[in-house]
Amino acid sequence: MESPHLEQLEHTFAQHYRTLRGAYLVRAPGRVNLIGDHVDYSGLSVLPMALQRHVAILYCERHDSTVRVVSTDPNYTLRSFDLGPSIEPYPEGDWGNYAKAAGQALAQRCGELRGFDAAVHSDIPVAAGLSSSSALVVAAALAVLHANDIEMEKLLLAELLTEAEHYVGTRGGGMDQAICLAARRGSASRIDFNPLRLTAHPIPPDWGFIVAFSLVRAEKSATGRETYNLRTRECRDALQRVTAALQLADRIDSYPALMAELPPADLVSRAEEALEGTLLRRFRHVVSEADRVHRAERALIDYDLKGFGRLMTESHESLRDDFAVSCPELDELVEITLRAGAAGARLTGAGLGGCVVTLVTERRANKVLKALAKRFYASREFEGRLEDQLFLAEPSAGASVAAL
Ligand code: NG1
Repeated sequence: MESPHLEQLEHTFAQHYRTLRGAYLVRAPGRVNLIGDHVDYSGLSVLPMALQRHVAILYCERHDSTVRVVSTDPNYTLRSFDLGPSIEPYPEGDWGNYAKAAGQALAQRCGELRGFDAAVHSDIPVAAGLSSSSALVVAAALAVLHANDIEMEKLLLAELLTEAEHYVGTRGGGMDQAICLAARRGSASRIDFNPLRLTAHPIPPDWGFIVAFSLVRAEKSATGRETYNLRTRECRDALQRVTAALQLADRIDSYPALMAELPPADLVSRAEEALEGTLLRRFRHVVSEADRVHRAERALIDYDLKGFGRLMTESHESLRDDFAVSCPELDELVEITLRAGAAGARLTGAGLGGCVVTLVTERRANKVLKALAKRFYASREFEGRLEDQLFLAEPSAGASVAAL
């Protein structure tokens, strides 16, 4: 962590609590998903990597069950609650609910727990599709576990926290918690679900992934959440109708099982007989995106930059046209990067705002960064520095806890 951040954390901690003796620092990274969006909650594989940006929690354990959290960002003021198996949530959208989500799930699993006093700092842009919320849940969970000397296997914890995060109201999949906890430095990971597994693949040395924020916040606590939850229901409905039409409903109740039955193109053409309109488009996205993830993984292993890039752009088109989760700013970012010579680009995460991820060769990175700065950001107002909206992603390691 850059030392100014640590100084801010220490300062905020000192302002609110006692001395820092016995303090620990938890760091949980954000992530950028390279390909495979809106498929994890259907049990299908995804291919994200962790970022160099983190939620950091500086904490000292307490002798009772109280948790107090305060942020270095003055917009997120002090929250205090007791750990237990049934914690009353704050009003919808309150930042304290992410810590409560972790605390309740761990209390349900582990019984009585000691709490802690904590200062939180994040340099992951909020509501940008880079998983700042899951990073906060993971960081809070690691603080609880560490404060209580409890060891838990990473993938088990990731599964527990996927359920736990439903506490805030989004019926999300398990990609974010898994990559945040188990990412490997220098690699992207294919994540499979049921059971959860990660397979790391090194990012070729001359590949670069640029992350560009659309400046449109993809708020998960507002309409974004409704759209997200609606998409999860649409995907389920589409699956049920297709399996019923194919007379497979008695033995197939998941997308992975259905995809093991028929090749993607055949599935889509069979679905055209069973579905129409919105549900057909949603189904086509899910099945084609799942197929793209596997082809992209192959391209990554083969160092096939053009192939990987093409799949990213196809993924964007599918998320835009079939899944309806893009917006004009995301489309504009994709277009600018492709015109500047990027190998491929797509919205990343839940969409409806948030970020675009772009694949470039190392040689081309500067040209694409400059084109984005000039054609997108120069004419727009935003808070903070350009480097916070537009940066080259560094494939980073998963979350950690260390003594201060
Ligand atoms: P973001 O974009 O970080 O809110 C969400 C879900 C993921 C996944 C993606 C879309 C949560 C915590 N995360 O991520 O599981 O479904 O959207 O691929 O709900």
